[in-house]
Amino acid sequence: MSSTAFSSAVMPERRPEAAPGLDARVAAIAQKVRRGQRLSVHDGMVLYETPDLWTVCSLADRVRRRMHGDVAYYNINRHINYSNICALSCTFCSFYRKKDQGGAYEYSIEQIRQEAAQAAQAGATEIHIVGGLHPRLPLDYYTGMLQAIREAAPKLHIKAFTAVEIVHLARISKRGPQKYQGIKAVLRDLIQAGLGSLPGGGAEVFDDRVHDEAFKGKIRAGTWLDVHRAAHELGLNSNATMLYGHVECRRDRITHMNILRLQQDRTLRDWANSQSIELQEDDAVVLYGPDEMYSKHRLPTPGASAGGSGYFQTIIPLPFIPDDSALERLPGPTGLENLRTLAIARLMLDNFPHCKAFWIMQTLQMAQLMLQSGADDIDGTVVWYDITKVGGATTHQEATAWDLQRAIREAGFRPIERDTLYRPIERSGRGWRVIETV
Ligand code: V47
Repeated sequence: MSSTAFSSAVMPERRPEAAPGLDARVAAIAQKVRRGQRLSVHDGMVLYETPDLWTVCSLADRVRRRMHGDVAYYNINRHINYSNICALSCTFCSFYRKKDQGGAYEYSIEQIRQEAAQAAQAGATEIHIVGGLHPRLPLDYYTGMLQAIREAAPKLHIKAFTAVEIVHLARISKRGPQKYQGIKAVLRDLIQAGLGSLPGGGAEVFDDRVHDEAFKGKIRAGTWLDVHRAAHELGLNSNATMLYGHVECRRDRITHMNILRLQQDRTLRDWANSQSIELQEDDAVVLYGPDEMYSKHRLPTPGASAGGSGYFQTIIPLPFIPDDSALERLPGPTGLENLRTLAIARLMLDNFPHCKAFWIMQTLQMAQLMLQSGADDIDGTVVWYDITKVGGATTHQEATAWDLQRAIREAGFRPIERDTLYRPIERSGRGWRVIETV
C-alpha cells in the first residue's frame, strides 16, 4: 500500500485521556506528565496496578507525541548472531549451545564479511552483531570481524556486542590492570576497528535475586552500567533493554527503569555542565516536558571521532519468550502486560529520547499498538535472527521496508527511515545518505 493510498478514514482515533475520577492516583500522575515532571518509583507501581490501562497508554502517547510528533522510526538493518557457543547457561536463553553440542556454530570472518557486503548491497545502513561468550575465540577475531565489515561495507554502521561480551573481551585480552580501565581499553580497540555503537542487550533485570535465579554467571547491574558509562565517555551511543516476564516482579522492573534513568541523568548532567548549559532547578534531566522546558540543545552530538559524549538513546523492553529455554514452564507475559510495560517504560524513562517496540519479540501486530502507547521506533528489517523465535519462527525473520512503513502508517504515524543515531535517511535509486539535522 502506498502512502497516498492510505485513507485517513482508517486512521485510528486517539483515545481520550484520563476519564476524570476513574483512578485518582492516575489522575495525579497525569497532571505530573502534563507538566513534564518526573514520575517517582511509587508512581511507576501505580501505573502497573491501575486497572485503567488505557490512561497509562494515553499518557505515554502524549509524551511520545510531545517528543516525536507523528513520526515513527524504522531502519534498514541486518542482525548477525556470529556464534551461539556460550560459556554461560542462562535459564531464560534458548539461543546458547555448548561447543560440542548439536547445533553449535560460529561464523568465520569471511562469512561475516560476505554477510556485510550483502547487507550493504540490499541497502542496509546498520549491522547489529551479538553472540554468546565464546570460550576460545581471541580478541583478534572480534577486531578482525569489524575490520572486515568496514572494508567490505564502509558505510554500514556497526552496532555490536552487549556489555557482557565487552567484559568477556576485556577478560580474554587481559587489557588493563583495573576492570574499568580494561573495559575502556577494549572499547578503544573495537572503536579503532570500526565499532559505531553498543546495542542494549544483556541488561536483563537489575536485581541480584533475579540475577542468581535466571542468569547467574552473567555480569551484575553495576558492571553492565560501567560498560555503558565507559562507552558514553568514549563518545559511543548505546541502548538499554529490560528483559521481563520471567522470575522478576513488577517492582524489579520499576527499579531497573529507575537505575537506568539515574545513570542517564548523570551522563546528561556531566555533558550539560561541560557545555555550560543550564539545567532545570532540580537535577533531573526530563526530556519529555513541554517545549518551554527544553534547553535548546538537549542532547550531545555523539561520535567517537568527533570527541563527543555518548548517551542512552533508546529503552527497549523485551518480553520473555519461554520457548525452548530452561524456563519453558513459565507462561511468559501477556499482550496487555507487554503494552503496559512499554507504556510505563516511556513514562518512567523521561530522559531517554527513544522507546523501541522490537517487532521480532513483540510481533509486528503488537508493535503497532505500542506505537500508539509510547513507542516511536520498531527496529528494522532484521533478516536473520537467532536469539528468539516467536510462534515457531525460523532464523529467517525478515520484514521489508514496505511492511514496516505500512505497519507504522496504519498505526497513524509517519514512517521515517533512520540511521542508528536516529538521523533521517534519504534514498535515491540504490544509494542513500544521512540528512544531517543541526
Ligand atoms: O541480550 C535472550 C534477550 C537480548 C531471550 O539495542 C531474550 O537496538 C526474550 O538486546 N526472551 C538480545 N529475550 C536482543 C537485544 C536487542 C534487540 C533489538 C534491538 C536492540 C538494540 C537490542 O535478548 C539479549 C537478552 O536480553 N533475550 N533470550 C528470551 N528467551
